[in-house]
Amino acid sequence: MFQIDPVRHMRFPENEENIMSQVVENTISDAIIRNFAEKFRTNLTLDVAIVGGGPSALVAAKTLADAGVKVAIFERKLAPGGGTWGGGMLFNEVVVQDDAIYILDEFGIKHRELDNAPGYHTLDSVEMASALIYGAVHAGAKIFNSVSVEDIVFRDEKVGGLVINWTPVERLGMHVDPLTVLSKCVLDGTGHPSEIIRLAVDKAKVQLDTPTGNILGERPMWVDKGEASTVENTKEYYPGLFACGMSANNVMGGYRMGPIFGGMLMSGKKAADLIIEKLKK
Ligand code: 48H
Repeated sequence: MFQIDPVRHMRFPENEENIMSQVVENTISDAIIRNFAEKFRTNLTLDVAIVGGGPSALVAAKTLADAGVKVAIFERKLAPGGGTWGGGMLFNEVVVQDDAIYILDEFGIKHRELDNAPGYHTLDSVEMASALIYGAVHAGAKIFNSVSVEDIVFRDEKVGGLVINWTPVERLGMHVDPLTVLSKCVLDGTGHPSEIIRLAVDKAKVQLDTPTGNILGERPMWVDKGEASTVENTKEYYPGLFACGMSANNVMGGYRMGPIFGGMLMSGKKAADLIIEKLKK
């Protein structure tokens, strides 16, 4: 009569609709598994692997993807966006200063200048998070969410990729071996803890390009200093290993700045520009 093979493409010779209704569940599963597998397989080798999907990383990802660089973000949480969503103390507004407004405009994010503080703009943090995510993905960056980076690939004294596992595996403490992704460059966008640079120091025993060769540690709040240092501290700390956003500030001992995000956005731009230059060499 007729054979149905849900893994290959299906053929419905006679009562097509009837058969379709019996196999649609498997059609959905098959489509998801095949498309995810293809997305994952085709991103096992990257130009740039970014750890963390916070604001600085999302700007870097879009800028890299716009330049034709093959880039993917690996984000521990289900929802990328990092510390953007909650604004300041869960009041879901953030502030961005004039210098970074051009980046908001690139992503189509609305903003309003403060009448009592010219040069500073407020914006909706939910609009910002969602627009940054959409902008990065739409430009061609891939985001693998609920994926935690637990280690780095370290070959010939260079950082050459990431060791990844599902976040639920990490959270439940399951003894499940990870998989790997190779990349020419790794960008640590993990925010305050600088998790990837920390791994490089603790496990690979590398000397970072800092005054001590180690992580200096974040300093307390000083808004304008922190904003400037976030951008200054965005750089390559070890061959193949860059840091952006709060991670860069933590590595180089910069000040924190609270819910003002211009420095994060500009740090993402700078990281992408430095990596593009490196990839050209
Ligand atoms: C996968 C990981 C891992 C891992 C962490 O903190 P973020 O929002 O990142 P930034 O630096 O772009 O933005 C910082 C900003 O949100 C902030 O905190 C500010 C401005 N603070 C100022 C202040 O004074 O406090 O996002 C980092 C992301 C998060 O989504 C993590 O889940 C993710 O990285 N992440 N993902 N594998 N090992 N570690």
